[in-house]
Amino acid sequence: HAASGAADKLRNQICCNHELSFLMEAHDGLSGAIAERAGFKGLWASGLSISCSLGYRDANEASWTQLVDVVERMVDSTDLPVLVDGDSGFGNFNNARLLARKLQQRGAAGVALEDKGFPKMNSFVGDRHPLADTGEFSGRLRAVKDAVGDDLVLVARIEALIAGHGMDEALTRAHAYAEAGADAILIHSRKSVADEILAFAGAWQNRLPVVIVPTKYYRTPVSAYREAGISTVIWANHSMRAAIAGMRDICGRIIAEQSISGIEGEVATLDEVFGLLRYGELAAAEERYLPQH
Ligand code: SPV
Ligand code: MG
Repeated sequence: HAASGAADKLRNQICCNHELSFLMEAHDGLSGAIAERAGFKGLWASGLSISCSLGYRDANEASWTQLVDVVERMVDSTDLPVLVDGDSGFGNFNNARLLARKLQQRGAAGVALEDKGFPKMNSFVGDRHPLADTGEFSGRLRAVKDAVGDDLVLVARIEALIAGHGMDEALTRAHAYAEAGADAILIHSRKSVADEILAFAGAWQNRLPVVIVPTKYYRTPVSAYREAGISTVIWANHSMRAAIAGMRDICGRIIAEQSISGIEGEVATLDEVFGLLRYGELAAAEERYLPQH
């Protein structure tokens, strides 16, 4: 059915093909549709970006039901597989498997769970990132696998480098999470260079595919990731940040100029809006289904 079809598509990108894959951040149906039009083959439902678009902080202020609702809009407005940022699973093993089941029911392709507690805090904010116990987090992963099986790709995210615990701890956790049934490892770093990510990849030897989020080490060319055998790069928040820059500039212009005449050429046309949301399909359906006079 549709849901496991999505998981198969994502698994093919992350786990099976030997090309470097890219997932583009989306935070609603519109940003998902724009990423699809640009040519991306998969979406990252970013916790940071979804929180931000709802006016929340990325500290589990948005509820899991709000997350699931946003994901549903992304699934409905594109044909792309969606890897959902499930944060730390909104609690213990039971909350994590409930979230996974609901995401699968709404058509998500995968979920990434990070080895922190609830509430989590965004990895780039502050220095308090207490890690979950390795055994307890492995139980969260096993519970998710038992609940959804292969109908959802399970990405285990390691925060050991973010929390300053070093490479040995990161590798120990990677082995434990592979043992617990994860399909891929997301290794995260907040350094401005990719050295610890590349060191991890070198030591890990692709026991499971490696997913990375180069938000802070953005200068590294993707050729370095290809050479390191990394599976997937997530461009994690750039549509959201582009939206902030665009909205900030346009609001500034309109309030200063008390006019929209100068900015008409700088915003998306209404035709583009209608095209993105397939108003043409609705017009054609009206022909078919409404009584014709
Ligand atoms: C997100 O996009 O919400 C992520 C990536 O989890 S990060 O913000 O780098 O933690
Ligand atoms: Mg996140």
